[in-house]
Amino acid sequence: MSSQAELKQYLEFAISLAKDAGQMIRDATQKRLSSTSSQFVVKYDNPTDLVTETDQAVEKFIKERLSSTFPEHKFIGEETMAEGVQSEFTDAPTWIVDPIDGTTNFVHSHPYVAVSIGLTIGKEPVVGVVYCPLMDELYSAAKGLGAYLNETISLPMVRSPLEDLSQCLVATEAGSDRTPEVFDKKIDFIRTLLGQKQCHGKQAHSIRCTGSAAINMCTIAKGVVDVYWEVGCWEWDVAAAVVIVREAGGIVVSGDNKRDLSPVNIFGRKYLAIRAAQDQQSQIKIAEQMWEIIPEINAPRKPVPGGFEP
Ligand code: LIP
Repeated sequence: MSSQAELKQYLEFAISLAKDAGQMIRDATQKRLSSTSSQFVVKYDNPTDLVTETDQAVEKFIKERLSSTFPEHKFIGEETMAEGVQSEFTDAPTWIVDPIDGTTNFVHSHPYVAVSIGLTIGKEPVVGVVYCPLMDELYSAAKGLGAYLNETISLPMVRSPLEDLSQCLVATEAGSDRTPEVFDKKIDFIRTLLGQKQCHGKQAHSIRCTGSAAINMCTIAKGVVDVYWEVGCWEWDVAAAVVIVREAGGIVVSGDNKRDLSPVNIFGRKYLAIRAAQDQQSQIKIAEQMWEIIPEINAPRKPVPGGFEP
């Protein structure tokens, strides 16, 4: 296992890399704002799952910097996987990267975009950096070293008690799978989550959708959102933020509809995160209330020899 000094070194590297990648995203946004073209969207396999030239350029930049600095480390990235490159997930240090989480926001010049850089060692997420360059908010954490906003503000910022799902602000997303068998269940879930108690709803305070799993989870780490649930996003969306939420006192478990309090499998495509609370029992109570209404949704991945495929 890595020492805290090693984790700190990886964390500092990831922070500096995220800042440089963030500058690329800011430059591309400036260019975008002075252009009337939308041709920089490069893939329309699924019209609700966008990829831009900037996603590809930022990932290439991050991957090259990582491989020249840590040649023995492994790399899993959203765009590398999209190109069909398979990576086996092993105990070796593995950087898991989303160059732009919130690509749909980026395409619309909406500021909720983030570069997400996570590191696993022994398959456990141990370092996470989520940088939102258009808002200049940098969330960072390493196992045992705490979670911070902009490197100085200790997280969570909000420490009020967590009482009941009816008192909660819940982050969730439409996601890119709009097939009726998936989408209808998500809509039904939102109806039950927000609906009045006399209509068998949980009557939660409201929902929020930032368009980025990483940013949603950072709002959990901050404490300004109580619960995050999403099915269908990927390990690169959450690998960094899992560390940030945990170091901020939150929990991240499976977002499947079965009760399971074991640490989340980041490759499972189903995520439930609860913010820091007065005690773990209060977090478990909210998770139980969520499991009562979370639908069973299939979010498969195709296994391939020696690796996996999104
Ligand atoms: C996005 C996720 C978001 C999800 C979107 C998409 P991308 O990642 O962070 O939570 O709802 O469908 O997957 O594609 O912007 O990196």
